[in-house]
Amino acid sequence: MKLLASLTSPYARKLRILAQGLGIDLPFVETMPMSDPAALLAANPLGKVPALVLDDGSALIDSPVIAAWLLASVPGQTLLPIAGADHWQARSTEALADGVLDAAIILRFNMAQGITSGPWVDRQYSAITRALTVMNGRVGGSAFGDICIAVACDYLTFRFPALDWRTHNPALVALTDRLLATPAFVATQPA
Ligand SMILES: N[C@@H](CCC(=O)N[C@@H](CS)C(=O)NCC(=O)O)C(=O)O
Repeated sequence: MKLLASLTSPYARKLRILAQGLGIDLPFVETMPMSDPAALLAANPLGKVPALVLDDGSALIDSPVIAAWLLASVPGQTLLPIAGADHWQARSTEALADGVLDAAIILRFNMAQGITSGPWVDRQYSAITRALTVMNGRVGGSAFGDICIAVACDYLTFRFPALDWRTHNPALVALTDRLLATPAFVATQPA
């Protein structure tokens, strides 16, 4: 199998870190979505990374789907509770962290067009701020949720250095700083 993704994609980073935590070898093929390479469009007609091409040639798209597949590939994994309320809360935490990334990427696309203010921009910042507050209270819920949270926070640092997510979210700070020092986070640091 191979993961089609850019080196800076936070959704892909989540998967690469998860794979390392699960002991799964996840070959990486650097793929720039905005160039619309044929291999990506064949795997994902939406033209987005990450996409996971399986050994039989079929593809999985959307990072939550790929994450669920990776987790299901390792019976007895301990990163995400297998069922029950804790499972669904962790999945919801992933959705929150992904939602922060979605909002951040909308902001970046707007910036690329010179749009840096207005109600649509304000709405993205408000969503990010609210989600950070909730995620701050969810730290430690599961190892998988913590990976998702730390990847999202570090993406904000990477792309929005002026956005202060640290001052009001001490649990996010402690978690992110701790995970950033681990080999999987170091190996996938965007540059
Ligand atoms: N919900 C998707 C989001 C993926 C996504 O937005 N990826 C960005 C790169 S980080 C992308 O490929 N953008 C290209 C585009 O929107 O055309 C996931 O979780 O995998």
